[in-house]
Amino acid sequence: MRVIVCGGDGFCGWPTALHLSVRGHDVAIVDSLARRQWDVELGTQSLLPIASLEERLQRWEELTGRQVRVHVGDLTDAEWLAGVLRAERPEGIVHFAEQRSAPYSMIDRQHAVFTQVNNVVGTLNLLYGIKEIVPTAHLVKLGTMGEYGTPNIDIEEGYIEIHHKGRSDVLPYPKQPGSMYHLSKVHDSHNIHFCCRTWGLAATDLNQGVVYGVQTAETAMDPLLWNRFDTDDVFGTALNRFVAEAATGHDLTVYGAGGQTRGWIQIRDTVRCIELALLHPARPGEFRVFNQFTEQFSVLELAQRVAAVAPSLGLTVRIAHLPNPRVEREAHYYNAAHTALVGLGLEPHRLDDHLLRELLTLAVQHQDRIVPAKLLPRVSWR
Ligand code: NAD
Ligand code: USQ
Repeated sequence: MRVIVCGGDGFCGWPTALHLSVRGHDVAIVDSLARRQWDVELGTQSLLPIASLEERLQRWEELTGRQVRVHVGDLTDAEWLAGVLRAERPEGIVHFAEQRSAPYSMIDRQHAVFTQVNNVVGTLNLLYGIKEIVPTAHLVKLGTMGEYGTPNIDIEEGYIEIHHKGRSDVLPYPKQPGSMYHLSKVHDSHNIHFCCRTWGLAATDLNQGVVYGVQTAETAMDPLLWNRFDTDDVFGTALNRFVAEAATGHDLTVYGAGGQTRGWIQIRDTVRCIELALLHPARPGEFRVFNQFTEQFSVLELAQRVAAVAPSLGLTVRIAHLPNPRVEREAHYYNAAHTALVGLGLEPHRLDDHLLRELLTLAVQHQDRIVPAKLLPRVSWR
């Protein structure tokens, strides 16, 4: 399949591009490289050193003989994007290319506006480009579990049957997102749904849970292929942050009570989910929604898992309950459906002590790259 991976230089996109390439697909990466700039802006860096995109792709070709083409540019530039679609004529379009940090979107008005413009306009340009240039291409868009929030009923995969005053309908599941970033994903979902209904586009919205882990079989092949490992308070996600904190003797930063429960998925499963969605496309006019996570954990449970494994590497770990910088429920019901991808063949990797030890070892080896001042949360929702 001819596939473009928008956001293919990022944490999820880079391993996905390599996975699709090694599986025999014809892959091109589209990325503005903005994420590397946000590290500079925030004064932080990936725990694992990451090579330039050029070096990464050159090494990939040397090792595997497979070429991955690259287009460096911004999805918010519609004309440029149209040129990429005309040149590549993709059958599948994977769209990771967004500003994906909730704290970054909550820094101030400018960062909120930037996040929503970057994400919503980029996706709109892609939708118009698909309509005009490659109308039969299948869009695989990364949404997020946080679009649903934490309702006091089971979360379904995108839609819910509602009975109201003697009538019933299957309608989009209600959304209660928890940050300006998560809101941008809701806006995207509405826009994509509209374009499927109106123009007959085919799209899959993958409402992914929080991703943890770092390497896949492909990124681990060579240091020049290593994936990014974010640990700072803005782009680092909870489990990866706890690992980095444990490695540096920092208390684990549980926000509030820690009863915040989310869906979680390993990066190794993310890349497989994307291929499964591509191989089993949505029908023309269909806006399909899958919940892409494999297990549910509370934040406190994850901290406890890290604290339990750390002593086997000689690390002593304490769990701190910090005042929560976010506005979110710290104790709530959570039960989200996630059977569609398993139905397509996903065999989930579960969080286990072996992986935790592997992540802790990586973090200990590269601990000099962790910026201690960037571990405590600095962005407040209030
Ligand atoms: P990331 O920041 O590591 O990667 C995103 C990539 O997109 C970066 O390389 C960035 O340079 C590029 N990009 C951003 N805006 C762009 C634009 N306008 N034009 C071109 N390129 C642009 O993020 P990630 O963790 O790989 O997340 C990828 C996607 O998956 C995001 O859409 C995110 O919302 C979603 N997601 C991520 C997680 C997670 O835990 N990481 C969980 C659920 C959903
Ligand atoms: N949390 C802590 N301590 C930390 C960091 C986070 O307790 O040091 C808590 C947060 O308060 C939150 C939960 O852990 O309750 C998850 O936070 P996170 O930073 O790990 O993840 P989140 O902000 O939800 O965002 C991440 C990705 C985002 C993706 C989302 C999936 O950055 O791109 O969309 O996970 S989901 O949460 O399912 O919407």
